[in-house]
Formats: sequence, structure tokens, C-alpha cells
Amino acid sequence: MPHALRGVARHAFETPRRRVPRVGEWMRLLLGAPITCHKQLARVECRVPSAYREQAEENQMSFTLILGNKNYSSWSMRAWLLLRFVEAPFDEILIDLYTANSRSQVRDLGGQTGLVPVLRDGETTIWDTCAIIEYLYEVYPKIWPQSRALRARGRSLCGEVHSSLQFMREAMPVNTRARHRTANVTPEVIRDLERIREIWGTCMAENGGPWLLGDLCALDIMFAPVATRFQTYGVAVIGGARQFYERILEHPLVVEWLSAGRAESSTIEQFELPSSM
Ligand SMILES: N[C@@H](CCC(=O)N[C@@H](CS)C(=O)NCC(=O)O)C(=O)O
Repeated sequence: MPHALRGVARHAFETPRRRVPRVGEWMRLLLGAPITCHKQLARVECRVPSAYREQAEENQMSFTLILGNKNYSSWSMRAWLLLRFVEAPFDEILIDLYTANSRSQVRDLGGQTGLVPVLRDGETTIWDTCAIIEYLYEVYPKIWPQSRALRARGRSLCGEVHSSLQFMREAMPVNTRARHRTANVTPEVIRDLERIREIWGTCMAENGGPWLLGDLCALDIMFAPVATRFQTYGVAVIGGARQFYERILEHPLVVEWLSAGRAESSTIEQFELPSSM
């Protein structure tokens, strides 16, 4: 095993796998639109869904998650939480990030960008968090709400985390075990922080909790590392937004991830911002 593979763990769960999507859900997933053609409906119903169903029911999926340092890697945290949330058994391969050959190690394992996380499912490799969410959703429907409108909201907000908020991301690197760190809070960073608080507050008010879209879903997981940033850099948060912030940090899976981060001995200097104390 290459020296980069610092640890491999197997997560297996006694609880039965959640139900796979109903035929109608498969139809929407596969064809992207409500079905009106009965001929087409019959063909798809007989062929594709049963193949997936068999695969899921027989528990043949064999996931491997390639991830980075748990204390520092926000995107790894999301993929890991997602797999644990759906109770999928998986192996972990940990890569020390930001070393001279981290990216080539990830590429050797199938991640075409050299970045983590990378999910491998047998011969299939997925190397982007949003793609991982959607890949898993096809078999684990609890990843998104049942309401199409809420799914659209969740995906829009996940997209925003993925492609925006870059000022906050750069100024406040994830460092889950650190507290009282000082970030360079520019007006752009303040705008990002206000947007995050607005999302949390609005979602909690509109959907009635306990999570952003009602039940726990990919959107809450998307924001979990953001909540750790608020903790590390002492970002103020009040009202409904605070409820979400506290709740997500107290979720048992998040607690487990944070504790694994605390147990790591590696340090990535560029993410160790000065202490304010
Ligand atoms: N768009 C990617 C982003 C992945 C990403 O930026 N991962 C970081 C860790 S949180 C990484 O691999 N950094 C290592 C590097 O830049 O060499 C995703 O959504 O998964």
C-alpha cells in the first residue's frame, strides 16, 4: 500500500439499507421529466429500475471514499457525512493534502482533478462533491426532500456553496479543532457571512425545521463545514440561523467527524491562522 494511504477503515452497519426509489422516482431520475408515453414507461419500468433495485438490495455496492485530512478538508467532510447519513458501508483512504505529491496520489486513485473527495463505486469514479450527492441520491432518496420544489431549493443553495462564498472560503479556511482564530474580514467576507446567515435563518423559518429543508438532507451536510468555520473564527449568529448552527455541530455524525479531526497529528501551516487570544 502506498505510504500516502494513512488509514483504511470499514464502516458497516447493522441497520437495513433504506428503500430504493419507487418506479416513478426512477422514471423521473432517468428521464428528467414526468412521463406521458406509456410505451416508453413500460420499457423503462421493466428494465432499468429492477437492475438498480437488485444491486442496492443485495448490497453489492462497494464504496471507497478517498478523502483528505479530517481537520482541514471541508469537501471530504461533506462526502463522508453523506455516506454515513445514508448508512452506506464504505472504505476510507486518507491522503495528506498539500504535500508535493498529494494530487498525484489522488489521481492515481482515479480522481481526475487530484482533489478530494473521490468516491469509487466498483468501476465508477466520481470526483466532485455535487456529483457525489446526485450519484448517491439515485439510490438513497433520503438525500433530498420528496418535494420537487424543495429539492430545487436545496440544489440551488448547494450550488451556491459550491460555486460562490469564495471570499469567506479563502479568508476562513476550515480548521475544525481550532478556536479563536483571526481572519481577514473584508467587506466581501462580511457579505458572504451575511448571505449564509440569511440562508440559514430563512430556511429554518420557511420550512419549520428541525433542519434547513425540514428533514436532514444534503443541504444541511453542505453547510456543516461552514458551521465549523463560524466556530473557529467566532462568527456571530443569532435566531433561527443559530438554531441550525448549533444543531448541525451537535449532530452525532458531525461530532464523530470533528473528534477524528482532533485526533489527527498532521498540521497544514497555511490553514493555521493567528489566534486572537
Ligand atoms: N469541486 C471540488 C472541490 C474539491 C476540493 O477543493 N478539495 C480540496 C480539499 S477540501 C482539495 O483537494 N485540496 C487539495 C489541493 O488543492 O491540492 C468538490 O466539490 O469536490
